[in-house]
Amino acid sequence: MKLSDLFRDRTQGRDCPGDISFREFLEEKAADMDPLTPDDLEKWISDGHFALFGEVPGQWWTEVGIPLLKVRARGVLVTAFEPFGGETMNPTEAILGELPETVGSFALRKLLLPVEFARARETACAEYDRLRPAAVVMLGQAGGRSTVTVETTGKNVMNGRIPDNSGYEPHGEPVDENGPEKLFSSADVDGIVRAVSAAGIPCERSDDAGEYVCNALLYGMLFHNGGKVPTVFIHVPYATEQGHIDKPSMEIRDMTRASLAAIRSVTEQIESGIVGM
Ligand code: PCA
Repeated sequence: MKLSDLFRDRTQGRDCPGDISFREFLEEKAADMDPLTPDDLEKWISDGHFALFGEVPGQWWTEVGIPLLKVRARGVLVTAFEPFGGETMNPTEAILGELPETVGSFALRKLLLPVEFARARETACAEYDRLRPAAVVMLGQAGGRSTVTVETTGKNVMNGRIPDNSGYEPHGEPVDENGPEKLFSSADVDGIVRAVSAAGIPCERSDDAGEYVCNALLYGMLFHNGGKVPTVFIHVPYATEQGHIDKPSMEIRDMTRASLAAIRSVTEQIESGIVGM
């Protein structure tokens, strides 16, 4: 019998799993399943095929049917960038690798983006549409800054001091011709700054995300999702490994702690009803 049928039986066809979480159900059934082993299950969960950790309200529960059963839990879309500007690394990519799979009852969906004005935005927005996450936390590098900065504002303008990784170099074009001049982060930025600072990492709010790919992504995502879920962009300084000895830098470990504190803060903002839903 298929797992999805078993789960339907167990929950009596109701839309909401009710008294049993899908994970509990999987654990209950794991022993009976052939050829699926508990190890397979763990792998599937970590690959994001299943992302239900703890109880979720009914509206978050959808069945897709591949493979067997796919459940959408509350998730946070977390994005980072590839290297750019001649660097061999982008610390946000390393941070993404270090972040856990879950924060509280939220599953993290990690997405690495190209440093390209159009593709970064399109890729992130397509993933947003696919996942319908409860929040979006985007990470990028702002070499030269001395603290982690939480951006308040996306501007509807693109300028490249250097071409993006596809070779495109805009000079004042809008991110979206139909959009307003500015869009504002829909998360509680000051709450995030407090949370990151409380974790011991220097952090400030910033009203200037630049005019490069990061700003275009922040603006583009806010324009796309209408700020309906908490959406925020966080810039990190150079990593120590990047070797800019004349510029401020930070350890990847500390930037990861900062990012995690920020994500946790956003999920707590959702749970407490300050933002979103
Ligand atoms: N920082 C750039 C783009 C990619 C990144 O990590 C920016 O601040 O626009």
